[in-house]
Amino acid sequence: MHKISLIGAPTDIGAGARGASMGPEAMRVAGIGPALQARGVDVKDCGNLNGPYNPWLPPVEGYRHLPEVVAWNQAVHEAVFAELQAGRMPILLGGDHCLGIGSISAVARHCKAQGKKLRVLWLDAHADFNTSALTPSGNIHGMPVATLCGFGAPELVSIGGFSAQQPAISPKWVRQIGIRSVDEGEKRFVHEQELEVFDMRYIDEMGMRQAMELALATLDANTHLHVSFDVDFLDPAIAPGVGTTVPGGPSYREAQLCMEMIADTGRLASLDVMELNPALDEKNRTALLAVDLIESLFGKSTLMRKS
Ligand code: 4U7
Ligand code: MN
Ligand code: MN
Ligand code: MN
Repeated sequence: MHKISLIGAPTDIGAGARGASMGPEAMRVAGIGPALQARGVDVKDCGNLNGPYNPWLPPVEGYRHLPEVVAWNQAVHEAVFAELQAGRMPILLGGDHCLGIGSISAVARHCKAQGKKLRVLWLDAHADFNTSALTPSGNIHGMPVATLCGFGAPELVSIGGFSAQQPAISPKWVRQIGIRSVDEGEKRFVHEQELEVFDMRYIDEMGMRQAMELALATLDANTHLHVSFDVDFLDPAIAPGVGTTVPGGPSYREAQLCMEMIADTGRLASLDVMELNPALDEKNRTALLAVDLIESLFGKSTLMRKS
């Protein structure tokens, strides 16, 4: 039986729009806790983390709010690491996606200590592979994957005891799904670092099933599977409550299949639910959809499946 810990991180410190700070409470109002309990898992809600308020300033040397982003990510790192070490599965309720740095560095530190392999599934409309030199915005929610791979502000790269020489993760451990908005410089860097990307063109041509089969290939009993779910992964027609909508995302059924295939691996060990923006939502429908998808991620299906 899974033991799950919900960790709220109510901030939009790395985002380009205000409002993701209200994400954790919207997920609770949408019933994330009871929905998981109904799956037969033990759910502990750790409440919300604290951190600096959002001063809403322009970039400094390519970064917006770097000191505040560092403080929030340190808090996330410690909370996620503590739950993992206690044998529980952390679910980070964001908050914007810059917090993936704290969350995934904690997962990487835990895996290192336990001698486990790590696979990161990045479900997103965006590659989040900008650096301070490449970013068109300075918003750090566009940089977490690059930062975790060692290409970022030293104060962020070093969270969890990592460094540019020994970063938290390797690009080889990452699989990106649903990508459809990548900036020009970022695109070159994604190719240079050989990230494995199943973009929307791939999903159109080959289908979600083929994308997920490849993204989940070569997982074994010693692999920790982390899913970083940026809600803007979903098509805006079904998920309007995000700061950076991009048309042409996965449909309801494609998203369900994605979650169901992850559940079938039995390897899911940590999760981020990021970028939900209740200020832009309609009657909490995007949060309700996120809860519905997370139920599938934890094994809910229409019929009993043969194993
Ligand atoms: B998210 C962007 F320029 N690439 O870097 C940037 F288009 O966490 C958007 O995936 C980043 O939502 C989106 O600012 C970050 C932009
Ligand atoms: Mn995104
Ligand atoms: Mn993202
Ligand atoms: Mn976004």
